[in-house]
Parts: sequence; C-alpha cells; structure tokens
Amino acid sequence: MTRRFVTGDENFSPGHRACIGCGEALAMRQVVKALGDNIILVNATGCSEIIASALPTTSWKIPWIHTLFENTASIASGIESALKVVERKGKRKKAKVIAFAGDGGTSDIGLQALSGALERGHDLLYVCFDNEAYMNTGIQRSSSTPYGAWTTTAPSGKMSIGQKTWKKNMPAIAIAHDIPYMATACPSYPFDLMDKVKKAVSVDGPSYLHIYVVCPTGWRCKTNLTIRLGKLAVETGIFPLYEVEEGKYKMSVDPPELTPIKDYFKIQGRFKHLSDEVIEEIQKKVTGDYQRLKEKMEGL
Ligand SMILES: Cc1ncc(C[n+]2csc(CCOP(=O)(O)OP(=O)(O)O)c2C)c(N)n1
Repeated sequence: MTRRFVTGDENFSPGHRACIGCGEALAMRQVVKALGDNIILVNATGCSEIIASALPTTSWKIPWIHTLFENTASIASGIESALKVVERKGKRKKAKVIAFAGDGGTSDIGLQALSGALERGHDLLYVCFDNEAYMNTGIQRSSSTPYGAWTTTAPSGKMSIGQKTWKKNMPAIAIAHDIPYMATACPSYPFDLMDKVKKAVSVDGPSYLHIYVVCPTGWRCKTNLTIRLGKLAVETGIFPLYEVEEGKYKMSVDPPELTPIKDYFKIQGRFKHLSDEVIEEIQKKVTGDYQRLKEKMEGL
C-alpha cells in the first residue's frame, strides 16, 4: 500500500542540524512524507524542534507551531477544535493536526495534557519520538530510559548500574484511553512506519504513534548502526512493532525466535558496564513482556 504514496516530495527539508546518524530526523522525514500537505504540525521542544526550526530558519514546508512540553497536546486540541468551527462554517476543508514530541515531552512532562486530549477524543495524531532520554539537553534520563542504561543523570559506576527503573510502557498508557488507533513503529521499517501514519490519520478521533528512534550521540554507538540497531530492537523483542485498531491487537513483525538482547547491548556504550547477571535479569523481563504482549494478539 505504502509504495503508492511515497513520492519525491519532502516537507522536511535537508540542511537541518541533526547529529550524524540521527534516527529521529529519519523518522520525522518518513512521517511527514506519508502525511501530505494538508496538515498543521504542533511541535514540542526537544531534538525534533531544535534541529529543524532555529530562528530565523526552518526545515518545515508545512504550517508549524512551537509549543512547550506541558501544553503540546492542549495546543493541538485547541487548533483541532478551531478547525472544526472553520469547517462547519464551510470556509475550508479541515486540516489534520499532528503533534510531535520526544519521550521526555510525552511520558514525563506532557503526559497530563496528552491524557486529556486522548480522553476528550480530539481528531488528532500524536507522535512520540522515543530516543530513550532527554537528549538535546545532554542525555538526562527520562521515564522511557531502559533499565541499566547509562545517562548523565543515571550514571553507571561502583554504586550504580545506571538507570534503576524499568521503561514506562507509554503505548499501553495510550491504549488504556480506548483510542481508535495506536501503533509502534521504527524508521528501520520505513514502509511499515508510513502505512501506520496513513492509518493513524484516516481514523476519526485521536491516534497515537510511538516511534523508536536510535540516538548514536546518547546511546554511545557508531553512527552507521542506526538502521541495524532499530532492527535489533525489534528482533530482540525490546521494542515490538504492533498496532491496536479499535481494541484489536496485531503484531507487525513477529520474529520466529527472539535474538538475545546481548547482541543489541554490546554495540552500545550506554550498556557496556552491565554484568552478565544484570543482562540475564533484563533478558527475562524482555522475554516475559513480549510473551504477554503476544497473548493479546488476535487469533493467537
Ligand atoms: C517544563 C520544562 N521542563 C524542562 C525543560 C528543559 N528541557 C528542555 S529540552 C528537555 C529534554 C527533552 O527531552 P525529550 O522530550 O525526550 O526530547 P529530546 O531532546 O530527547 O528529543 C528538557 C528537560 C523545559 N524546557 N521545560
């Protein structure tokens, strides 16, 4: 389905300031490619904003508005409500409202506003770009940072293994709002990602996409490993690709056998301090969570 709408058009221009190997820049490009022109982008502070819209320049060729972390979903809701009125008065066809935020902006700072927008049923798409920390401010931990990862505010050392808490399950939180569409995606699987964007904007009501974006700067990995690491996150079951449409769960990629997580860990500096025992503990959690997720799938 996707190949038909992938054109040479780019609404996210090159020449932005993302780090080499940035998975988030790749994801943003794929998302807006699938969205077309009739959209309004609401952008929280975070890497997505600072790389693409430093005054007086912009990489966006579509209507775009800056927001704070805590009010991204509120501003998106307000714009969507105003557009409804404009459409009702017959002034123009309604544009689709899209919100972009990082994992800090979504699972920590903007969670209350997001929950409100999903609960009120606004017709908008909220996209979380999850690079697993507060990256643009210097790699501070977020509630989406995985257990055992080094960050500047969860440093590893004699007294600490790094991040001490398990990653917050933001997709499950979005699903708990009974929204019509939720999906996880990763730019290592571009057609799957763009298909999901198309589906997300075709529903009437709120939709949520949680996109896994590799960050070589913060993950302390080689910049040419972005695509490989995204695939490994899926193949190990660390970041399963799935969608939930009107309450029905469907796996997008289901490897016949999960790759051991150590293959994913060993090429990232942020996990290099972990002992075999801790890796084993994380492996058990990943395998268990994956199994529980698969049990929710239709027809299994
Ligand atoms: C209310 C509020 N708290 C903290 C900050 C400082 N701040 C600016 S960017 C940022 C990190 C954002 O992390 P995330 O949303 O994950 O985006 P990323 O930089 O990783 O893309 C923080 C904490 C702020 N601007 N506003």
